[in-house]
Amino acid sequence: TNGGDGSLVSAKVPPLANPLAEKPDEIASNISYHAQYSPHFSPFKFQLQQAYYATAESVRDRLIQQWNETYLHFHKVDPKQTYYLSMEFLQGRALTNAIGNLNIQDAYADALRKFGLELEEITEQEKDAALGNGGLGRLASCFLDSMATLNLPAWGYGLRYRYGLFKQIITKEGQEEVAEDWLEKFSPWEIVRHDVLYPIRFFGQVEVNPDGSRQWIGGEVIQALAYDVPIPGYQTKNTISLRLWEAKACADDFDLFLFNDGQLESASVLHSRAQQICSVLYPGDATEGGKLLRLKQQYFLCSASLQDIISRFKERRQGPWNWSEFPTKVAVQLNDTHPTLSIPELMRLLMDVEGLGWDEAWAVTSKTVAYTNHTVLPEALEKWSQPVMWKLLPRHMEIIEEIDRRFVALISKTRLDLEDELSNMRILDNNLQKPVVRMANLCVVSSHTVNGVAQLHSDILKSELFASYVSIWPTKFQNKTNGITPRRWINFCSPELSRIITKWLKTDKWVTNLDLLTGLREFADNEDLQAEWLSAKRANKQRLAQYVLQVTGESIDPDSLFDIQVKRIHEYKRQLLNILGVIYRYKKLKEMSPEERKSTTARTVMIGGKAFATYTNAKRIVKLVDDVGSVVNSDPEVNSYLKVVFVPNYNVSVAEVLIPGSELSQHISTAGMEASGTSNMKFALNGCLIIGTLDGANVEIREEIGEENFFLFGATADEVPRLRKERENGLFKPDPRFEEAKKFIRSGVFGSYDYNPLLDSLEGNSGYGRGDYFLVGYDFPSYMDAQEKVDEAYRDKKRWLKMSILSTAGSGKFSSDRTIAQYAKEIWNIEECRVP
Ligand code: GL9
Repeated sequence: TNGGDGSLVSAKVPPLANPLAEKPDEIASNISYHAQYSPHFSPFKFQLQQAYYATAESVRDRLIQQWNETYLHFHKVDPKQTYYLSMEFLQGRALTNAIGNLNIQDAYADALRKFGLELEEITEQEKDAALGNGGLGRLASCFLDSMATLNLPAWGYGLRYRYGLFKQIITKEGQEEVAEDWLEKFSPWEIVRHDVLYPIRFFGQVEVNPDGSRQWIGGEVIQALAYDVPIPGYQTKNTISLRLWEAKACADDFDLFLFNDGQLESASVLHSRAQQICSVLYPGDATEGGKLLRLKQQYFLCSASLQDIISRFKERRQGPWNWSEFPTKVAVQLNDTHPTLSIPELMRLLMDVEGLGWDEAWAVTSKTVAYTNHTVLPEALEKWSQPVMWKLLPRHMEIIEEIDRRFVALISKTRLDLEDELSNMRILDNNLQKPVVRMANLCVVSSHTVNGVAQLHSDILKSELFASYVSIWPTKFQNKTNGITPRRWINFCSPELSRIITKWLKTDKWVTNLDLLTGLREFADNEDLQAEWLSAKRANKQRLAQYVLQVTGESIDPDSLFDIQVKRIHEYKRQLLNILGVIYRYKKLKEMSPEERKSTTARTVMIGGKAFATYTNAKRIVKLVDDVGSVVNSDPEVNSYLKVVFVPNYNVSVAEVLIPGSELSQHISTAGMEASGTSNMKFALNGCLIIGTLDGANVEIREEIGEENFFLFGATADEVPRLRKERENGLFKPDPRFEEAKKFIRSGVFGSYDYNPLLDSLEGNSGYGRGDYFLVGYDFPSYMDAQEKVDEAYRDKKRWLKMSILSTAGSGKFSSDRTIAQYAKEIWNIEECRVP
């Protein structure tokens, strides 16, 4: 019981807590057991923070039990297992998810009420684990949830960054970045494995042994230490692992002599160098900063993971065995090119440590590794400097050179027709000024399968980026349209809507079989369902309005249309198109009479997302949105018809509030540039309508939910190159509305900040003028027309509700369970391994 002053006064704490307690009473004593016997604070208190940690630890006990059973079961059955290697996992919070997957929400809520606490206020205490930048990292986390839920023998491998993605603060100056200390106290969800430790070498040289074999020696050696995070499946015992590596100096790396000599810093130089490796998440998305450190991080992940995979493979062999079995037991999936070094590292381990010859090692490696491409943006295709690689990883460079040499020989021998393209297809770009290794090419040449992340994207890979390889390996290329986990992205973040769905479908099976949502179609016109739907959406909008008030001080009207665009700020994602549209709307509202305004559709436009710290134009966009908000929101003539809010620090937990409360969301990238998008799927699943281009997964979402339920506009991907040419040749005639919006900004209504560089990027072809590469001007008129259709549709409440229900009903395809089932069958060749 709570002693009122926050102290825990229950004297009767059971000496042993039953980790599988079902009854609220037992769970409560379990929680108080942890509060007292796993103390993290002094003096002893039982306030929100302490209650969070004690609750999390009590939930963790259950997970550990299931986790051990899962590991033992996999060990016994020895199935083929997938290892998902990713530099990013955007896990968000874990408590709600764990309690939900274990289906113990009610018992925990009751237990906490015994202390006078609400489950929600406890879950709010948790910091997001933001070990990723955006969609790519969140996809990895959704995939883990699906792998566990589908009872697949699969694990994730990543890095335990000390600081994850920065925290975004919005000031008068625009965006400011602050280090986000997710481990400030500690994370109850990670368990350090003091016995899982591997040496990782950097630099040094290659030595040739008398028998001709080669060996990498010297340089620096640090250690990789495993931290495991349990990943529970939904309503199954299976609980898999996300293994995160932490860098540690070797035990004898502390120089006591130097220390005693007073040279305190020098004594621990190797310790601090090791610490740097996992200090921060690379900001991603094309930057120059810290290249060598980034390369070290990548190699660190690859080497530790592969040593671990090989050691598990050996541990599970009984009797005589052969390395050719390896690909029948192990599938390695590379999440983008970031873990590409897995390829030469596996070759090195097989040849230099295990003694295999090249051909044997190559057969094993290329049957084991598969690669997912997540972008066609040229600046995001990784290329590493050859001299840097030779210095850091000399043995790997030898291996990469040999892979390249053999590829060239293959083409020269068998495909004279590709001679012209060969220099672009090669792994090594031996350009004298800047010789580089092309990581994507290394992946394509070495993997058994290459996949894109939405149909359109996969088609573009085959027809453009990787076109030359397709004729050599026609069956290597696949599509795996992305997906999202319905547990986190509707069941837990929108329980009201989920209850209604369960009630109308008369089953909750849709949570693991999302295609069942099509069953809602027959009720889309039903007045009772529409009324319930409206009230659930309304409650979610209120919760969102509450949140916006709390973080921005702005009060927004739940009767207005909630229009949201949240994602990383990038010119290709065209937040600028959105805000230009808002500016035009504002100008028109100003010109109207009060009577005329009353007949418009009131809107609240919310934009959120982080700009990479040195991406100046992206930061200008953030500033513009915030400035427009300040002017519009304080304009008494229009602010009951339009509000504009920049939602700060967009992350997974913020998304869990925004998405359920949304009615319209914007996915408006220049066609051909967004590989897939995944928030589009989350919004559609939550009954939010989409305004969007024919890009990435939008194409498939529109197919599934019906074109009449999607607000489409803009150029198509195949038109884009021609339109850019025309624009360059001065053949583009801008729409007067576009000119009006830009002129309005230049007039200074939104303040004195210099927006000219931003506006100039939409013009000409010199200086800041980038000739509107992202075709904002070209798409503006059709965008504004589509927005008018949105306003009109929203005025017809019944029609809107029907469209909303049909969005949810058509979202079944976008479950990550479907995506992962396809990877399992068509790429990994693994099967379910359910813990009895
Ligand atoms: C991305 C693509 O840009 C998205 O369109 C795609 O949905 C995701 C997942 O496949 O991958 N590729 C990429 O580099 N990022 C993506 O989001 N970037 C970040 O995560 C910052």
